[in-house]
Amino acid sequence: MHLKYSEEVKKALDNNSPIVALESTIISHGMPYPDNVNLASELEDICRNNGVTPATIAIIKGEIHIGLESEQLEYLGKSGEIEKASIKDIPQIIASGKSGATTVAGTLFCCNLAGVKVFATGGMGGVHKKAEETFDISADLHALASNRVILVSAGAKAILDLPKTLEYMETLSIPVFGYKTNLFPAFYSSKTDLKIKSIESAQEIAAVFNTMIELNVKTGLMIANPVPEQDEIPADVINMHINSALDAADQQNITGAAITPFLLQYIVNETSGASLKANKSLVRNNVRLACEIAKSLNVIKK
Ligand code: PSU
Ligand code: MN
Repeated sequence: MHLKYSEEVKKALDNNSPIVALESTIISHGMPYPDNVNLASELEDICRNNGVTPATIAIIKGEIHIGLESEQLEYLGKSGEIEKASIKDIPQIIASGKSGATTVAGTLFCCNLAGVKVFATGGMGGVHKKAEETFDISADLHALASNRVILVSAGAKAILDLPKTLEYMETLSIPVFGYKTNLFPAFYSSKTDLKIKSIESAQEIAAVFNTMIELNVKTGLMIANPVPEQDEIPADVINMHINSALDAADQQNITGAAITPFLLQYIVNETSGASLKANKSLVRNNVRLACEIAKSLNVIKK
């Protein structure tokens, strides 16, 4: 009910072949047009070239779409009327026949409905700075705690309080691994000094996930995949921009659901070229790893 599969995703589900989910907030609210639409279709092609079916997820005119046509990617990237769809927003967007770009939380929820096990994104939400005053903790964390999906991201942006974000994932009992690293990556920067466990291959990730299923562990699995070093932005450079974005948000009294899109947009405007390049590079890198994981899971299933 309320789910609509693209032809290629339907076929992949029927044939039990590997699928990788992709989110749509990055298209509608994370990147300028036309970079957003070009990247979205490039990510789908990376999947196909790796023998994996892409399932970009969004709500279009009141229906949850699992897999999109190119006109629909264009609509999400261009139309100004796309809402930010976290889990709490999805029922109302559907009931009113509107369109929404799913956040990490929204996409995890839809993956669970659709039976998709692997999801690649750019950066995930987390515990915001000054959360001790604002209580602003992204629904992405609870969504990952309650949907058994493998989420591949480049860590979380330093717009967040990264130590608190890791602590909160620990509280929620979400298994977190760095891909070939034991230092938590921070989106634009390949590492921080925050220690996490390292995992060395897609096969090992699939084996952990399979064991989660066997043990009936209900949480998702978080894989933090560092941005390729040649495209990273040094932490001191990006942190300067992040700090001015946070100051601007403070001055303009931006809070709640509006804060993350505001900060992301501000940083894109301030750093244009470099941040966009890093952003594209890390998402491509995450999609490639997600494809390997999806294929490894399939080997175990068979
Ligand atoms: N962080 C990023 N890029 C993004 C987002 C977060 O580096 O595009 C988006 C994702 O869709 C994420 C959402 O799920 O912002 C989190 O918003 P909030 O903090 O309001 O939960
Ligand atoms: Mn929030």
